[in-house]
Amino acid sequence: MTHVCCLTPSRALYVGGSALGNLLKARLKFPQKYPNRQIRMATTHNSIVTSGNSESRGALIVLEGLDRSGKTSQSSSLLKYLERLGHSAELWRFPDRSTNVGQMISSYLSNKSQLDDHTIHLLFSANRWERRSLMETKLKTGTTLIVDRYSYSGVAFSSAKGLGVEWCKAPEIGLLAPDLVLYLDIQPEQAAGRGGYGSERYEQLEFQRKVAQCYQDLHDASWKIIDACQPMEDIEKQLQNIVLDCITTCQNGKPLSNLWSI
Ligand code: NYM
Ligand code: MG
Repeated sequence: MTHVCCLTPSRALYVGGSALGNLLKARLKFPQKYPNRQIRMATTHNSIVTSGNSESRGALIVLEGLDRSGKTSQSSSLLKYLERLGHSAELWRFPDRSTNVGQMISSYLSNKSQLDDHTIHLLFSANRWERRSLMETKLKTGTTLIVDRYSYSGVAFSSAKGLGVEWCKAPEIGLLAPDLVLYLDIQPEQAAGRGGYGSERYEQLEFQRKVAQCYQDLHDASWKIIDACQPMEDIEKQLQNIVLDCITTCQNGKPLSNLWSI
């Protein structure tokens, strides 16, 4: 069962479960009784997901960037690296085209079907929601997830079409917040020069320029901006160091939290 501890101005404190819920309530009331245990109070927009406190877990690591920025290659070499070190890790990607929702998305992206902009936005989000609970289970059982695109793609690509940013963020609220977002930074013109453009919807220079602008407005403290025009091996090394740090922090018991902000 998921236990959600959520404090926002508009929502009352809710702690799920009975025994654990009571324990958490007691700790919130008498924090001095448990000086070593951390309960992080959520600020305005986020909530902490807990299954007890300070439990070791896997890290949720997201790669973001324009089409052809190198996310897919870097995600797979990161996975191989972590596996070589003996970490439990998996590579996920969104959209996940293997589900029914994913197939609708895939058909839209390959121009085989037309959908209203709001509708496709919600399908992308639904495609993440259908994996949320498995994601939480994997993380809590110690598996690190390397995720090729996540909610930031959802918001950047839809808001680049002109949909409001807040509207775009709304269906993402309550999905798990990444511990780290690795943004592979490339100029749209350089990405276009890498070739391969044109087979799917959105793969046009003019549109990618707008997406780049939208991504810029989204970044927060969980982001690391990586210059995606460096030699591949240099990017790999940088990512490896940042990711190992993040995995250690999560192993030490950083609480899981929900989007939107962390
Ligand atoms: N995309 C991806 C969105 O528009 N919204 C989303 O939520 C996600 C996850 O799908 N051009 C877009 C970005 C890409 C396209 O992704 C397919 P990929 O990584 O090329 O398979
Ligand atoms: Mg693509």
